[in-house]
Amino acid sequence: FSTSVAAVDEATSPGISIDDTQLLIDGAFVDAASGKTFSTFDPRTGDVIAHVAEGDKEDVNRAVQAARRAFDHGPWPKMVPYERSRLILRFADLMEKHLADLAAIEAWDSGKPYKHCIDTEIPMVIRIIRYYAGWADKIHGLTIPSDGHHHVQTLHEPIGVAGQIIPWNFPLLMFAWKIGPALACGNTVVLKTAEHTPLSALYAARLLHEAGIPNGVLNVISGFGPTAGAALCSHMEVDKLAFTGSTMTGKSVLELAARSNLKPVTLELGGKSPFIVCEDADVDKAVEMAHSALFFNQGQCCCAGSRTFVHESVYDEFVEKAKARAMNRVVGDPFRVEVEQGPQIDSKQFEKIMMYIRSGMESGAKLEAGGARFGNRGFYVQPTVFSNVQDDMLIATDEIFGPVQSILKYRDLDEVIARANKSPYGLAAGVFTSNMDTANTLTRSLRVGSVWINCYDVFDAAIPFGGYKMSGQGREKGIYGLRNYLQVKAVVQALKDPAW
Ligand code: TXE
Repeated sequence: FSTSVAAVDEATSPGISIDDTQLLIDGAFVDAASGKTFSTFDPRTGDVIAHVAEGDKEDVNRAVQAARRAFDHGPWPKMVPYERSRLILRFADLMEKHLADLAAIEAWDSGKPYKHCIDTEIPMVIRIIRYYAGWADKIHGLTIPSDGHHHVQTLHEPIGVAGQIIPWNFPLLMFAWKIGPALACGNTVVLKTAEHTPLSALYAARLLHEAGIPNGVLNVISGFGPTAGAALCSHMEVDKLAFTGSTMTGKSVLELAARSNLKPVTLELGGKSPFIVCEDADVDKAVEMAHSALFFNQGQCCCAGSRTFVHESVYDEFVEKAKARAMNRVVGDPFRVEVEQGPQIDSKQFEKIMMYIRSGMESGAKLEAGGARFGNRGFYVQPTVFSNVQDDMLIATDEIFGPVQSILKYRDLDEVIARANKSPYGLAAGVFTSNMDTANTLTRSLRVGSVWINCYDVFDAAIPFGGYKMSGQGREKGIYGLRNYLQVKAVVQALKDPAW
């Protein structure tokens, strides 16, 4: 591996101090009612970055009451949409101004390469906020022909208080995917961050207040899932839930919503996405694309291309090149500019990945590269490649959520379609081919929410994203993402003159 072990043993200074560690409720940063705090850790070292207020049921309740007031009595849902749009745009401008700070906090708290944060991920955050700001004054209903003498119209109204729960793999991007459409439509929000990565959302929420958002419109709770998260899901005054995380927790979120007030829920959950390399593919390009489809973000992506299906005619060449590419991957301190892969988020995820690597070896897959810890500090994993993977091995069925590529061989299109679809998940798929008919056949046969043809992980703000089957319910981003945050009211008015 190209980066020396010493590089990860000496963590570079992120060059920033952490000021925002309290809960944000009703426009004020406050301690938790219990006075409790928890630690957020640097995944490079396991050292504490900051102690953060630990929200629980009482804090969630206060936040929901604030959001309720801001929705029922505040100016936000009734504000002229153009004003709402301008305010959200100001927020985007402020994030742009503080881009370097946001990137440093994100890299430090999550282990993502800083260069990626500043060049790509935080700009994507800003882009999605601007995209939804642009929608605020373009949301309107229909006029509908009636069977009788009626004037019929629909009003598209905000749904109310949105409860939002986000994970740690894209802390600020998930924050933006969630609050962007909710705020543009005029909702108020209580958002719970992941306990591993509470910092960037607090910083951004402060900027949103600097931009002029009224108090109570956005409330941010740091804390744990079974306490703060569950309280939000069960709350009777929350009108809608949006969750991104594991499939198992997603089931619990849905259950809590049903048992309380039947609030509608959107879920963006796990995946085991196929990346299909066809016989006519340019192997070098396919190797690079399959590599980034899996290893991007330390493999911690819900849509990671984690089943690499390769046609038998190019299989041997592909495996050799995939192995060489993984061995060249630059692993190390995410604050070093040349680094492609930082540490995993924490020891729990690290151990889970190592368990799957052992399982791959024991079940007869061939270890081509990696297979061990990288360095001896923090949560780094060597980029790992398995060939000769069979469909029923755990590494081919389970979401590993780490830098472990599983390569499977296939013979013909019908076979690979059946095998790709034989998963409880259906989030995304990659198709690598130069044949248009093959691309069309696969596009229509794969039971997944996104198909990327000769590309992968294209996340434009306007492109919807979400899962079939156990990968989720509903879509985020684009025009589809607005629907989650709107109620449709039918207004029917009798006409005085039947002729009209
Ligand atoms: O997820 P959780 P974890 C997958 C991935 C990973 C595994 C476990 O395979 O290895 O999940 O990660 C909150 N009520 N993904 O344990 O528990 C929690 O506080 C309400 C895929 O971190 O789903 C956090 O804010 N909320 C995924 C959020 O849910 C609860 C991204 C996600 O945590 C809760 C992350 C509860 N009972 C992990 N329990 C993706 N789709 O991208 C937890 N939470």
